[in-house]
Amino acid sequence: MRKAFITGITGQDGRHLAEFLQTKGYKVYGMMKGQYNPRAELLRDEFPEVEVVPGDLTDLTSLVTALEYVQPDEFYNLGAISFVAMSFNQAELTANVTGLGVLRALEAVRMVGGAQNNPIRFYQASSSEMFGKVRETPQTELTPFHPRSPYGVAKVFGHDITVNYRESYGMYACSGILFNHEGPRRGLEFVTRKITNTAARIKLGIDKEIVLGNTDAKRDWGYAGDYVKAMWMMLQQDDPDDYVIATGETHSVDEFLTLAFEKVGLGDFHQYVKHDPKYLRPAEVDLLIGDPSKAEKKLGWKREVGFDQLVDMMVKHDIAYETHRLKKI
Ligand code: F7E
Repeated sequence: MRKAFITGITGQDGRHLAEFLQTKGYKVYGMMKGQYNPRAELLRDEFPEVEVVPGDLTDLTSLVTALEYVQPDEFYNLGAISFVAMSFNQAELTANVTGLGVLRALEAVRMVGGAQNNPIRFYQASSSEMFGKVRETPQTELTPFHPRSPYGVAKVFGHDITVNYRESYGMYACSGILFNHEGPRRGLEFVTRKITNTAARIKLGIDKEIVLGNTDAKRDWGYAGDYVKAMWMMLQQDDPDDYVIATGETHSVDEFLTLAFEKVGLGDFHQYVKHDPKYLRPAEVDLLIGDPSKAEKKLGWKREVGFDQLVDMMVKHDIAYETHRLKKI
């Protein structure tokens, strides 16, 4: 049985990836930090077959111990401080976990190695936030980086050190440059889920308004379930490489709002939206749009869920989710 080790197992992508790898017959191990992690119980309920392994991206010894125990075929490094807004307030923590954490993970792989003819294959979750103030449109694997947040800067380090370890030590290490990817499992702090969840709550009479920051920002939004397949595909190739994973379409936060409020049956969103400068970022990423043609050609990857379908899926989920919560009160 093939074994996969995932950091960030309780996040959106960790859960999608665990689900996908289990359908492929993998035994999945998820690293979890802390003495009491409230997400542990939720993970156990959702994925009873995932084995939880203690460890922390800020503690190299714990990573080595975890890898020695698991002896994985594949290592997916999805763990990070992933909320861009928070990275401005906790820049040092972000650098340590999201940036240096990748170096520690690679060092642990280098030390433990895996069987001689079956080295551990490493996937690094890189991000379109590395492009930041974009130098060209659409963005490809060759577009220079210009990050606009401590999160973006830390991800650039993670990407570069992954490439460096591949080139220096011949490690099988891939960097997946994933553009925004969403879905019902997205955390409520991210703008898409904040919109679909609050639209559902307004529809059900729980909330009256939604308070947002910059709604002119444009993102290339795909479905997380499609994107985790690309992670796995990268690790099945003969040679390790880096790939942009995106839809090739861009939409503004305003467009997302329009569609979500229409779908929930509230009509024009403007009457429900307020703006608060506390949601503005010290530096913003105005426009992202990725070119996934390398992944399409070399991996045979293609996104299945389009923008309209994504909003639809999230709105339907949040109506059901909030209705269920109301019934429990
Ligand atoms: O913001 C604007 C905000 O926080 C999207 C992470 O997964 O994708 C994600 O990063 C846009 C920004 O995601 C609110 O200013 C307006 O322009 O949903 P977000 P993100 O920053 O694009 C990348 C690829 C990652 O790697 C990250 O880990 O929406 N916006 N008003 C708002 N954003 C939030 N969160 N909340 C607002 O009220």
